Amino acid sequence: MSAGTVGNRGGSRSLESTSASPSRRADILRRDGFLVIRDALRPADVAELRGLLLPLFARFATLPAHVAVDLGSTPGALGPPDIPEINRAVRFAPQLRRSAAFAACRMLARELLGSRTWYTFDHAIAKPPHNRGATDWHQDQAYRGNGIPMGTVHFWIPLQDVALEGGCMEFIPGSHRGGLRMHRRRGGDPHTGALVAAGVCSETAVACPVAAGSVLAHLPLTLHYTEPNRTAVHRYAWIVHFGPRGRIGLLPSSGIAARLFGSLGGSWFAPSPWHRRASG
Ligand SMILES: O=C(O)CCC(=O)C(=O)O
Repeated sequence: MSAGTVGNRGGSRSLESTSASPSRRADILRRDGFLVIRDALRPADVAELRGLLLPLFARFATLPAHVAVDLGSTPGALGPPDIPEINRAVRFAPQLRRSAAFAACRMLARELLGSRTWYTFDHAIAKPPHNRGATDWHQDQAYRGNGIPMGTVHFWIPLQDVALEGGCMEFIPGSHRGGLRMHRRRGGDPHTGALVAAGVCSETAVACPVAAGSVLAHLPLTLHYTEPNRTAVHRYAWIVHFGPRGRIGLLPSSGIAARLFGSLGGSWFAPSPWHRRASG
């Protein structure tokens, strides 16, 4: 695993090497709320994920509506999804759980969080060429409410090289230390599963363009975002969460939870235990 170089939006800067020891990596994750791990996977491992996930996206329209959602939907818009997302892809491609990438991320999660760390959730997100939608700034914890801290680590695994114009991950360093923010539904649309954090100042955002084979780890409270894909090729990512078994693994997927939050009315909300119970 080699040094991690990331760019902020106004130029580029180097963060510390992520070729550090496991305990150093855990320190960086605790400090910044995210971590870039380059060369975590071999080309064959990425090819294995593509072989499992691209066929799922090819049959996106036939998957159950609560599983296959459009994170970029605009009310009333027709046509193909702008940001197709498949929740719990492992249910439809169980081999994902036996993939080399799954094993590598589980090992990393155990290094970062401790040995009693297990799979809790996964989803896959595509950005078609020249899609219109950004994945707005949000904290993953918002999808679960603030009743139970997720206590998880989330791995974002790109299935190809991804630069800023392709929609690479961007993070706000240290944002995980400010607690859970207010979120609203994207575009005020009561039917969308996508949440947007309130009042984000992205001046200190750090963009993480990476080559295939890299893995980006972040915490549930870390603010993150991706731009629309301004390239001519699909951008795919598989995201897998690991955490303490039993705390969160049995709660519903983010898409469902967000849709249930959506039925509660009001446009801004601080996800609360009440919202969480409503979704469970
Ligand atoms: O892949 C993306 O566009 C965004 C991923 C993301 O926001 C997430 O995994 O929570």
